[in-house]
Amino acid sequence: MAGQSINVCLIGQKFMGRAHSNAYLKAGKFFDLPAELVMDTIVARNRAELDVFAKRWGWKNASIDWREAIKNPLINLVDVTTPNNKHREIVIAALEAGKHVACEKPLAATLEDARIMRDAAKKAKKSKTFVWYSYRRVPAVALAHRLVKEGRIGKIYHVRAYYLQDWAGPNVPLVWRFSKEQAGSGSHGDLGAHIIDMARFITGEEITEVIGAAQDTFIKERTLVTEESKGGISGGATAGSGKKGKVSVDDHTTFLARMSGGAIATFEATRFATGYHNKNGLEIHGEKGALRFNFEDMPYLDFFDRSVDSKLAGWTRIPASRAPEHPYASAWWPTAHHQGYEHTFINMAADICRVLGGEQPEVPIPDFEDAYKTQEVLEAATISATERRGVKISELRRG
Ligand code: SOE
Repeated sequence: MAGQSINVCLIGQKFMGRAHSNAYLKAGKFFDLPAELVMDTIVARNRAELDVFAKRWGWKNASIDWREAIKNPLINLVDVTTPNNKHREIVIAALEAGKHVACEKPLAATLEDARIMRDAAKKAKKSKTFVWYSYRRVPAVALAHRLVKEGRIGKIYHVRAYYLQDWAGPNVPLVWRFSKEQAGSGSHGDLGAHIIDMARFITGEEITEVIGAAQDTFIKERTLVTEESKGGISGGATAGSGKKGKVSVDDHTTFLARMSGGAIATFEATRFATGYHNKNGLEIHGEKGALRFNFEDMPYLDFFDRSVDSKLAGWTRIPASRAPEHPYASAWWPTAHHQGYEHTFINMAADICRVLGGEQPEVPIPDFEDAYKTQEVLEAATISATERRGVKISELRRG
């Protein structure tokens, strides 16, 4: 598609609808791209809200019928940001219509749905697929990936991954993220998926076994909503008359795992880490060095180099914003004029455009095959917590 337009149909106009609209709007302004990303059609269910959204973000067309929208022969890329249980149906239809497909994380609400999506993508030879594990495009995370790849850490002994939020207090109504039917899981698929992908991405290893896991729901029921959140995690959601409904997902999931290179890994995902609002982090300890990242300190990657003279040894705090050494820095501002959350999505839109234009992304983008591996780990941890046993990933292998 080099030199042509990539006409995008975005499905969903809430939190990720905003983040992705902003990404398509800005990518071509900051990156020299092989093709033009055209904000062609926005799809959502509420006509009134949709027209306001389309005008605000500059979408050329607005539709409340995703089936119609993805049939449009002019659409090249369909991007799905609906609740997780809607991913499969829309993605399959888009692949069958010959479109390239991007999908928010996690790939699906269930492993079965994810498997169907993975297999459909394999068959759709002309379609490329992408999953928005956007934290890979935090410059510090992308740099960590490169340092491990260069062998700066050596054999990895420990991985410590955590995604700590604290928004799910007792006053938050029963938004879709608390529904197993809509989300598939709670903190596990929402936050745990990110750290599983990040651990796989940075180490270059796979998780081979979940040794043990625990999942709890701290608040068992919540007030029914009269309106879902406007565009934040739960912000703007309005509670009803006081009638309550059951929470059917985990509020935290914590598990212990073995990685393919022999490392032991811990994963902690929670919406109840009071005091941490979006602390998404990873620490890796190896024979030659160590890495430490925490999204609440987004600009920095901490690096410990064991080869340094012991009297000088200590953690180095790297501001990962120096061009051209650091990922994405050349597209943005001078050193230490740091990027933010929204830049990870703009970096991702730029990389999707690069791939569709026949170029290489700054760092690898997970396709459905890759994202399916994260989905297997999600499933293995849930089985491990439910049945209180170790679960080898190979146990889940089918096809
Ligand atoms: C809510 O937990 C959420 O919006 C996640 O769904 C996103 O993936 C993460 O980037 C921010 O928090």
